[in-house]
Amino acid sequence: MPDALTIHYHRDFDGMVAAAILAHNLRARGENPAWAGLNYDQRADWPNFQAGKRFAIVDFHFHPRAEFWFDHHPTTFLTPELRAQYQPSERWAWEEASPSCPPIILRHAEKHWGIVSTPRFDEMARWSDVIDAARFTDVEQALFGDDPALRISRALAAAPDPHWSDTLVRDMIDGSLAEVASRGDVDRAWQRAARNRDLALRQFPPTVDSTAEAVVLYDASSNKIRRERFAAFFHHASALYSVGVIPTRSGFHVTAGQNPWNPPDIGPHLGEIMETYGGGGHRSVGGANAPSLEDARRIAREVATHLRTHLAGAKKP
Ligand SMILES: [Mn+2]
Repeated sequence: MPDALTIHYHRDFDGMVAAAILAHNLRARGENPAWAGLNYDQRADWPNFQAGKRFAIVDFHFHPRAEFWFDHHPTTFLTPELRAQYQPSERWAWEEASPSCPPIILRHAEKHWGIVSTPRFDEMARWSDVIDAARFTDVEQALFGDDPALRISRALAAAPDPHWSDTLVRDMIDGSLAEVASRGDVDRAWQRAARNRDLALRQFPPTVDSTAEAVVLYDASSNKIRRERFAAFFHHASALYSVGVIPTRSGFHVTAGQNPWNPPDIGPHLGEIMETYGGGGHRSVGGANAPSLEDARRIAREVATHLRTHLAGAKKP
């Protein structure tokens, strides 16, 4: 009997769903998999990750020793050498265009393993796309949405311990999102997360420096301020962009994003702007780390000015 395989998954909603679906499918193939969440700290000694053990990875960086690997992140390959080792196969798939990871596994399982999806997994995959690609119908759904998937996703922000998500994966393998969301511990975590959200929304307005040309420039660098991703567009629904400074564990981060519910016609590529500061991202969202608060504030001001100049120019006849 070979050792049990462990599925390592990114600890967010689509990562948990991806782990549950892969676990379900591997059971159908005669495996008895375990699972465990991953975080970005575990990239530190990536070549030796889980040396000598059998493992799969979903919704996280490519590893050449992964027996099964599925991901959608454009930044999945940590080095060009790792990129060169990837070939699509019966055990690996990378689809950058997929809004989330679970649909990749569902398609792959049908094509390569003859395992047809179920309405339950289809529903989880649909919500994974909404949550991971921020395809919420409006800012109210993003912040206050009450569907089971949205409750589970928000509850994760107030997880009682790092292994808690493993118990959610366990219940997603055979249960529905509604069943998972109705667990007492999920409800309690959701209550804590909802209180944090409300506090973050109250704390946001005083952090705003300026809102000229529909660009919200804010400084949330104080670690006393709670962060809620769409607070800028909740308070400034007609804004086209937000640019802000937030703290990280080791310094500061400048984040810039288009308003998903009021996007500019065609704006500058935020990822490319952030690349000039050593960061990156997509057209609609980008970020860069800064060594000092002073640098972060300067970068945020420069990015906001860049966007405002572009928008002011686009308005002229
Ligand atoms: Mn993910």
